[in-house]
This record gives sequence, C-alpha cells and structure tokens, in this order.
Amino acid sequence: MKGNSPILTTEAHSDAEAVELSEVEVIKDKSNFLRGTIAESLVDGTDSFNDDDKQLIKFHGIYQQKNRDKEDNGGLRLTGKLPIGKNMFMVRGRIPGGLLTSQQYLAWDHIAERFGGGSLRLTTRQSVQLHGLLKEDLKTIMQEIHSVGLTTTGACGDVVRNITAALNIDGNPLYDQLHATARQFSTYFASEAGAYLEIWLDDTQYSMSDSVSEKRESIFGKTYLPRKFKIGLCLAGENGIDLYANDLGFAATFAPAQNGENQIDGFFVFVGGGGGMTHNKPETFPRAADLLGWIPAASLFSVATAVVTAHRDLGDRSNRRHARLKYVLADRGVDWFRAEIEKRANMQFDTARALPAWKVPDYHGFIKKPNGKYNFGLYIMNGRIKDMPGHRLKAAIQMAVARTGASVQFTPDQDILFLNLDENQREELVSTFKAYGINTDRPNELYRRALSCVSLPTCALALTESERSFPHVMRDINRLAEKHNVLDRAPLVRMTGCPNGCARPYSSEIGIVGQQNGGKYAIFLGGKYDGTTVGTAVLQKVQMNELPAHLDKLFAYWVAESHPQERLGDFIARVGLDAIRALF
Ligand code: SRM
Ligand code: SF4
Repeated sequence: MKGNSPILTTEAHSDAEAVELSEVEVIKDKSNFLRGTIAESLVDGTDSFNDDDKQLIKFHGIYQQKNRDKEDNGGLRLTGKLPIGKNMFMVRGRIPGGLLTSQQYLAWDHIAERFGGGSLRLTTRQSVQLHGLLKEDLKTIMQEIHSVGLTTTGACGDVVRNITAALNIDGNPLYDQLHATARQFSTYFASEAGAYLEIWLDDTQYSMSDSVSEKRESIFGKTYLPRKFKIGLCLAGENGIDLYANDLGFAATFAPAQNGENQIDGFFVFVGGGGGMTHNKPETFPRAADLLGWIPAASLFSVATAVVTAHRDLGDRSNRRHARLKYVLADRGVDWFRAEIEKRANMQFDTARALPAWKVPDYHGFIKKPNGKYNFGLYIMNGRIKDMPGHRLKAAIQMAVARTGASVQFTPDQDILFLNLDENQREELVSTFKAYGINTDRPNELYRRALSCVSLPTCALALTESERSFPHVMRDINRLAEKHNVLDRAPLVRMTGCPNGCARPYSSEIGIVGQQNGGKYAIFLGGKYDGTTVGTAVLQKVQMNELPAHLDKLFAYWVAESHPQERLGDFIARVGLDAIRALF
C-alpha cells in the first residue's frame, strides 16, 4: 500500500535542508538510516553510547539515563534497584492499543525481573518501560522482546509513536475493529530501514552499507519526521484516550452493515494536539487538537498518510521546540491545513457532520460482557508495578496472568485491564489478588483517572519530583475533596516533574507541573474532564506543602457557586479564569 502514493515524496523535505538544521537533523541525516555506530558501540566494552548514538538509540526505543538519586534510597522505594554512578538505560515497548497476550506480558515481567531491578512502569500511551538496564544486557533484552512477537522500534524518536486505542471495556466488536486498525497503522508507519533487525536481532540481510536508498523509508524519508508524532483511535463520543492530546486523532462512527452488525463507517479527524511547553517561553504551549471534519472509512490511510507527510514536509527542522505538528496548525490555521490535507489526499472533509458529546468510560472492577465473560480493570498507582514489603503487586499480577492465561490491555491511565475472563478465571483472579493482599476495589473518583509521570530519579529532564510525591499530594487533595464533599465529582488531577507534559497535566482539571528545582510547581486550571481543552497556568512556583491551602479556597468557591454536580473544569470555563485568579 505505501510507496505507491504520489504524495510520498521527500522533495519539500529536502528543500527544508536549505535552512539551518537542528543538531538532531544532522545526526539523523548522516546516520545511515538510524545505524550510526550503535553496533560497534555495543561491543566496545563501555557502559554508554556517544552523543550521536544517544540520539539514534531513541528510535530503537532506548534512552540512556543516569540514576539522579545520589544514594540508593529513593530509587529503591519506587523504581527498583537502579545502578549508582553508572550509565543505565530505559527501554519502551511499541504496543499498539496496549494489547498483550499473557505470554507477552510475562515476557516483560521476566525481563524486568532479571535486568530491570524488578520494576515495570506502565505508561500514559498504553505501553511499558523498563528502567535501570545495563548496556551489556540490551541486546538480550531486545531479542527476548522480539521472541514474543513484540518490538521497541519507533517507541521513541522522530517517528509515529505507539498508537493508542480505546479500551475494550464491554466486548463491543467495534473495539476489535479499532484495535485491528491500530495494529495496521503501527505496521504501516513502522520504520522500513532494517537497522533495528540488523543491530539488535543480528539480521544482516538488511545491511545497506553500499547503497543507501531513500526508498527504504517511503513515508519518513532519510531524516524521518521533524519531531515525534502521536496517533490515537477511539469511538466518537467516548474519549478514554485523551484524543485531543494527539498530533492526529481518529474518532470512529459506525452504522449497521449488510449483515445487520455495526461496522465502523468513518472517522472524525483531529489534528495538532500536544502537551510540551517550556516555562517562560510563550511561543511554546500545550494545545488541544482541532477537528478537520469527518471522512469515510475508505479514506483513513490516505488521510493519515497526508497528515504525517504534511508534518514531515512542513514541520520546523531548525528549532525542535517549534517542530511538532501543533505549531504548523497554530502558525497556518486550521482552514489552511484542512485544504492542504484535502489536496494531498485528494478528498474532501465533511465539515457539517455533528460530533457527539464526549463521555469518559470507566473500566475499573469487573464488567460483565454480553457473552457472559468478564473484563477486570485493576487500578495501579502511577503505573508502577513492583514488589514492596507488604505489597507484592508485581508478583500478584504475574501470578494472576500466569494462572488465568488472560490477555491484558494497558490503559492510557497507566492501569491494566484483564480481558475476557470466564467464571473460573474470574475466581482465580480474585483469589490470587486476595492471597497477595492486593486491593481490587474500584478506586474512588479522585484516584480513578489521576496520573503522574515518571520523573525522578530516572528522567533526565525532570525539574521536580512527580511519581514519588504523587501519593502524598493525592492524600492531601483527597482530604480536601472529602472536606468539601466533592468526591463524587472529584477533579481530574495530573502531575509532572517538568513542563513536557508526559502525564497530560494540561488536559486535566488540576495540572501540577514541575517548574523549578527546590520543588516548585506551576498549577494549571481550566482543563476539562473530557479532555477537550487545555488549562492555563494560574499559580506559579507553588511548593507542594502550599497546595492544600490554595485548593481549599478553590474548592470552597466552586462548591458555593457551582450548579449541582458541575465539574471543576466546566465551572472554571463558566466563571472565567479572572474570577479564579482573584481567589489567590
Ligand atoms: Fe514523554 C520526553 C516519559 C508520554 C511529552 N517522556 C520524555 C522522556 C523520554 C524524557 C527524555 O526525553 O529524556 C521521559 C522518560 C522518563 C523516564 O525516566 O522514563 C518521558 N512520556 C513519558 C512516559 C513514560 C510518562 C509516563 O509516566 O507514563 C510516557 C510514555 C508514553 C509512551 O508509551 O509512548 C510519556 N510524553 C508523553 C505524553 C502524553 C501522551 O503522549 O499522551 C506527552 C505529551 C503529549 C505530547 O507529546 O505532546 C509527552 N515527553 C514529552 C515531551 C515534550 C514534547 C514536546 O512536544 O515538547 C518530551 C521532551 C522531548 O521530547 O524533548 C518527553
Ligand atoms: Fe520527565 Fe518531564 Fe516527562 Fe515527567 S513530564 S517524565 S519529568 S520529561
């Protein structure tokens, strides 16, 4: 399918080479399709990669990191035993829609056990990360991941990243159609050049040292995309994936097919969402995606290709802070961009079709499906799966997956959904978690969708704590929600250790965003529960021990002035941010 389209040229992209390119563009250009000297480095006896290869290994799903804790104390608490004073690595999976067989889950678990300090970290894009890995183990790890039909290629880097897809909560066959599309996208937009196979899996038939042909990357071209590119898929009216935070989002509509069964017949197309920003640089900002219009299902791949190649050709390759697709939309406007995609894909959007109102599905606990089987959503604080004294979560999940043989789906909220359990499996699951003392109750409304990013001690970009302080922050907010009697409409809270927005704080109702060393945070308000808007920084440089006093005032005002059951984000949108600012 790809390679035949007339829009798959890299001409505009090579024009872009006339401008002064960012350093990463130069590294990609001379990398021989992401090879660099990674293979040589793997056998050089050191614990690290050189600066160029450090950029290139990201495309293979690997980050070089350091344990930023000076001593092995905090690291042990939540992130497993991390090497001190050595370079170490993070590996991220590419798992479209977050779906894994039991064998695949157990493979990740087993690798974490042996190489990753006994800790797995579920991510906000339905994937999993391992931390604290050593360079000498990387090849074995990649081969073990590959041996169960999985990969890490394209999990990071300037490519189409892991595709997120709606959760299969109630067994509706439309989800299977969405998941099939997510897998097709994942294959369609995967790197074609073969460096991954050659370096990690010893497959030399892909070696291209003599002639480097751009045909090897028929969509991306030799220098790939200007920046990361994220795609999400959901059903129209059901936003469990934070659709508006993606560069490209598809919300499926459906109609009965000839056999009377519902079939996906088209998609609302959203473009230009994204979270990253830099404090005090107003030219950088989080942005909620724009709706381009509706397309019939037959246009899906040509429109997706047109949007990805528009980013390839029009994205800024000189300034990585301005390189995401959202800046093309912000600079040129949505009408211009719609016309550009119509030209590239040779189609027209239906802009008259009305978008249904959004709901956010709930998946925790047991959900009985029409076929009599059950799904079970397990809440996992911060997505961290690890054994701690008195709380052997990793062992419990490993045992539950092994005993039931159930497939699982990672959720965009860093949780696990166990799929399609019969009555025996359901009992097995309950007794396993009980034996390990794991609480399987549904979390309350405050905790249900709350997120925090990884941050310290592994993330090189972290300015403040996030994952490790989140339990304490949440305890304080829970106390306040109880005090003001708003637990049934508790706000969506998300926290990050820097403004890059990995836990999507901007599309939450209370976004706590690391701002400065010394534990100072910016507080973003105004985002809505359904993820359709982004918030604004209302408070700056707040210490976490000051947050409860601020939220106390906010909650009091909200309760006093809101309509019955009005959510915080909707309330703030109604009264305006000036009224909120006046509180502090
Ligand atoms: Fe992220 C960079 C972790 C989802 C925006 N992100 C990073 C790095 C790799 C730090 C680095 O560059 O050195 C973090 C690794 C930390 C560590 O030690 O593990 C990191 N991002 C994560 C994860 C694991 C957070 C989590 O707690 O789950 C998420 C992995 C998702 C996945 O499986 O693919 C993760 N990152 C996101 C999201 C949310 C989303 O996509 O839904 C965003 C905001 C949406 C967006 O992309 O705009 C996000 N991450 C960033 C950015 C800012 C990009 C920008 O446009 O400015 C960076 C920094 C960068 O790319 O330069 C970043
Ligand atoms: Fe690291 Fe910042 Fe992302 Fe948190 S938001 S994981 S601190 S890059």
